[in-house]
Amino acid sequence: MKRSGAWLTRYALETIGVTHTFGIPGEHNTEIYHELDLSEKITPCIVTHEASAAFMADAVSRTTDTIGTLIIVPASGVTHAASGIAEAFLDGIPMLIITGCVDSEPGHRYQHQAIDLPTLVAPITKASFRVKSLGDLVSTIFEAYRTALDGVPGPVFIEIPINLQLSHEETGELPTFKPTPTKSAIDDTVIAQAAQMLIQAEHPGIFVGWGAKEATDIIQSLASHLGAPVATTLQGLSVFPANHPLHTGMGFGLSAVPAVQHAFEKCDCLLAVATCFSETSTGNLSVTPPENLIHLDIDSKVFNAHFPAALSLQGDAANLLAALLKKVLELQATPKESEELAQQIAANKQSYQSLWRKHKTDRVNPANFFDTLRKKLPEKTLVACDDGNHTMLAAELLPINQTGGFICPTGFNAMGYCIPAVNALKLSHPSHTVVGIVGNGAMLMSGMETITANKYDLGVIYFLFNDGELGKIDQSEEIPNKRMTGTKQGEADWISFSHAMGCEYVAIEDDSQLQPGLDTAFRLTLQDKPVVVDVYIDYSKHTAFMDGALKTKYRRANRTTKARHLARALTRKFIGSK
Ligand SMILES: Cc1ncc(C[n+]2csc(CCOP(=O)(O)OP(=O)(O)O)c2C)c(N)n1
Ligand SMILES: [Mg+2]
Repeated sequence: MKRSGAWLTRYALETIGVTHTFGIPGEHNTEIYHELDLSEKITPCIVTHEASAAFMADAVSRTTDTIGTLIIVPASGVTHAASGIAEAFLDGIPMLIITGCVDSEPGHRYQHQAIDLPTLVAPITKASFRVKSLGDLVSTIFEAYRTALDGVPGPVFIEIPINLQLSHEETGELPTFKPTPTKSAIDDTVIAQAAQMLIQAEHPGIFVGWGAKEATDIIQSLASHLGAPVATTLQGLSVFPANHPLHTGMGFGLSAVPAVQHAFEKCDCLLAVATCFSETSTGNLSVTPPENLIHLDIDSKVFNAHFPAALSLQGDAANLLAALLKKVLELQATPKESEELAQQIAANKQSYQSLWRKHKTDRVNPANFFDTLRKKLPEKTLVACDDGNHTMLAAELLPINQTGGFICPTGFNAMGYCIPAVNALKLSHPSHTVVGIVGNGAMLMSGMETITANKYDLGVIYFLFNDGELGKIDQSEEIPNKRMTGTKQGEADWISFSHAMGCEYVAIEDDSQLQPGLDTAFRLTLQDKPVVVDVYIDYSKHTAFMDGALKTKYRRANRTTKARHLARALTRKFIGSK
C-alpha cells in the first residue's frame, strides 16, 4: 500500500501511544499537522511559543505514561523550544522533538530555515536522528522513542525532511514497536551488603529524587521498617507523601527545613536514591553525608561525584529497591520503633509553620496562603511551579501527598515553565484539579500561554505571586550584598492582561481575602475557564532554603572573596555608596 511520510509519522506516534503533540505549524511541518488532525488518538495542541510547547511536552512526560512530543518548525522553532528541551535534558525527562526540515533532495541550497540542527541541539539532547527514506521513517521514530526512555531518560531530536513528508510510496508491511526490556540484573551480594548496613545503623536516613517516583510504595515500606526519616530533592518533592509520619521535607543540609535538619542530625547511614546531590537540593552542597553512604541511581556518573559512596548500586530504582526491601525484611523481621522520631518530625513541622504564621504583614502571609489552598485541594491534584522564591515557599509550606503531584523546573531552572505546564497537566489529566504558582517575572515570560487554556476550555488556576520583583534574585542580592540590581521589571495591569487572554481575574490583597478569593477562583474553574489569581504576596520573610543556601555559598568562598564581599556589603549598608 502507498503511504505518505506524514501518514507514517502519525502511524508511528499513534503506535507508541502519544496522546498530545505541542507546537506551531509552518511550511516544514503542515503535512504532519494535516495528518494529526485526522487522528482519533492524538490531539495536536497549538501553542503561542515553542518554549511553551517544550514545557508542555515535559509536563506530559513527567505525569503520564506517554511521551511528551513536539511538532515544530526547524530553525526558530527549535531555538525557541531550546529552553524547554534543555530543562528536560537536565531533569532526565523523556521527550520527542520532531521537526519538519528542509528538502533533502540534492541541489537544494539556500532554503529558508536551513541550519545545522543536530549540532545546535547536541548539548541538550540524548541523540539526533534524521529520516533518510520513507522506508526508515517509522523505525526511526521507534528507535528515537526507545532512546528517550532507555537509561537516563531525556529528549531526542528527529528531523523529517519536507520532501519525505510529502512523498507517497509503497511501504510494505509496517514495523511493530518492541520496547527495550527494562529489568537489569541485580547483584545480590551488594543488595545484601546494603541491607546489612541499613539495619545495623542506629540512625539510617533516606534521601530521594524524582527518578525514584515509581518506587514510592517501596520507599514508604523501607522507611517504616527501618525507622528512617525521608527527605526529598526539589524535583523529587512528590516522590514521598508529605502526610507520611517519616516525611521530613525538601532539601538536605543547611538549607533544609528544621524537620529535615533535626531528623538527619545523627544519620549514620544514608540511602540516597536517584539524586546527584545537586546544588539546589543540597543548598550549595551544604551537606556531609555519613561514611556509610549507599548511593543508588540509574546514572553511574553521579557516583562519587560529590561524596564518596560506601556502596553504589546502578540501575532502575524500583527494581533495586524492591530487592533491597526484600532483603531487609529477611534480615530484620520486626520493624524498628519510630514513634519518637515521628513525633519529633511532627513537632518540628508544627513549629516551623507557627514561625511563619507569626510573621506580621498587611499583604498575604505565604503560610496562610498555602494553608488555605491545601484545604481547597482534593486528593487528585496536580501542582506546577515556576522558578523563583515562590517555588521554595511552595516546597516548604505546601504539603504534597500525591505521588508525582508536584512539578517544577530544577536542573536548567528555566523561568516560563509554570503556565504551559499547568495547561498540559489539565489537558492530560482532565479530571484532576490543576493549579500553578507563578512569579510575576515568569508570568511576563510565558503568560501569553494563558490564552491557550482559554482556547482548550481548561479550568485551571494560576496563582500569580505578585511581589512586583524578581523576588528570588532580589533576595539573593539583598541579603549578602545590600544592593539589588535589575530586579524590577515593568508593572503589568494584570486585570486587563487576564481579560485580554480570556481568563477570569481574582485579586487577593491580604489574608482576610484568602478564603473568599480562593472560593471564587475554584468556583470559576467549574465553568472550564482559566483563572488568574493575583496574590499580593509578602516576601519579607526568607525561606530556610534561601538563608541556608546563601550562608553556604559565603562559607565556600575563598578568604579574599569573603573579605571583599563583607567590606562591600558593610560599606553599602552604612555609607550607601556603590
Ligand atoms: C529564563 C531565566 N532567566 C533568568 C533566570 C534567573 N532567575 C531565577 S529566579 C528569578 C526571579 C523570578 O522572579 P519571579 O518570576 O517574579 O518569581 P519570584 O522569585 O519573585 O517568586 C530569576 C530572574 C532564570 N532562572 N531563568
Ligand atoms: Mg516576583
